[in-house]
Amino acid sequence: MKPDIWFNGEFVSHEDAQVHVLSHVIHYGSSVFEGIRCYETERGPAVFRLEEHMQRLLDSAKVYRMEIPYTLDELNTAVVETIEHSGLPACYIRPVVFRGEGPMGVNPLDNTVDTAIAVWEWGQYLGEEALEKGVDVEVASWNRMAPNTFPAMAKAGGNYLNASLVKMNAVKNGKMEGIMLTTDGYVAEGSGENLFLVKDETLYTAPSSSTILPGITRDSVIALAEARGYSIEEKRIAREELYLADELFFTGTAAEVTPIRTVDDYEIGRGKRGPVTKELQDAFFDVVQGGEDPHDWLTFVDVPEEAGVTT
Ligand code: PPE
Repeated sequence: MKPDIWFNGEFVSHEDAQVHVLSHVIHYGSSVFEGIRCYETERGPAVFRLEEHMQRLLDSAKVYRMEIPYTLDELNTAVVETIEHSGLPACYIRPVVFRGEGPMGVNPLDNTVDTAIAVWEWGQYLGEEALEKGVDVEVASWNRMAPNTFPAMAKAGGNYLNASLVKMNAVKNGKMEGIMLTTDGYVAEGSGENLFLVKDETLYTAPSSSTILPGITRDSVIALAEARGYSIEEKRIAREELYLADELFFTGTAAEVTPIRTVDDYEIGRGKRGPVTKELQDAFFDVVQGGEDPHDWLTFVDVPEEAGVTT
């Protein structure tokens, strides 16, 4: 049985969480969403950076002039309740806000704004051995959107048409992921991950002006690296810097901290997970699995015994 879905303030069964085919979102991609992970710890399920994710959801909605009828606190509570209700010890959480029923046509202003929160179990995003062995990736032939075309900082459903072109090509080419460049040719990010480069013990990552999604895992890894004495520079990165890096890794909620072992068949460093990547990966997993949490990144969830699904 799949867990119930929180839908506009109520729990409905997985099967009953439906939308109409004439919903605005189906035709025009008008949704904003989040991806959050909840980890199993000795103190119960713990959500990683809940508040920051839900604030980004509100920010994405603001850009698209969607009025969500819930406050940040109400949304945070709804996420926690959805996890409690599911009874899952660990899960991926997908809050989504979309333009629903109303008039047809591009103008969304008179369509409903619907909110749903789903949870499911999600293993390693980039393959079973990815975290340890690293992944083989390519530079995508599709660019990330140009500034002033789509707002890159909004995590909007429509953006992922571009992302899925990148991902499909990568898969067809036998790679795990594609790295997108900006329209002026600098490194941006993966189809669903930010990217870090290590060169001579310094970390580099693309700035928000390189049309990236400002990732919450990216922000977390920056904090963890700073705490370990690394210097981190947000700077424009040229394509060939990828090939010449000592280490490369992706960050993202789904991807967590995933090493990259080749790009366009160039071996990165020694073609396996490097020491800096390993150190930051360990630091990340230590926090999310309930170790020391100096930044207060975890929200603990109580799972009542009667949790489960409605019948
Ligand atoms: N860039 C993009 C384009 C992106 O989609 C994500 C998350 C990130 C960067 C990393 O952001 P953050 O999760 O805040 O560290 N991608 C989500 C969706 C993946 C999917 O296939 O769906 C995710 O990781 O949840």
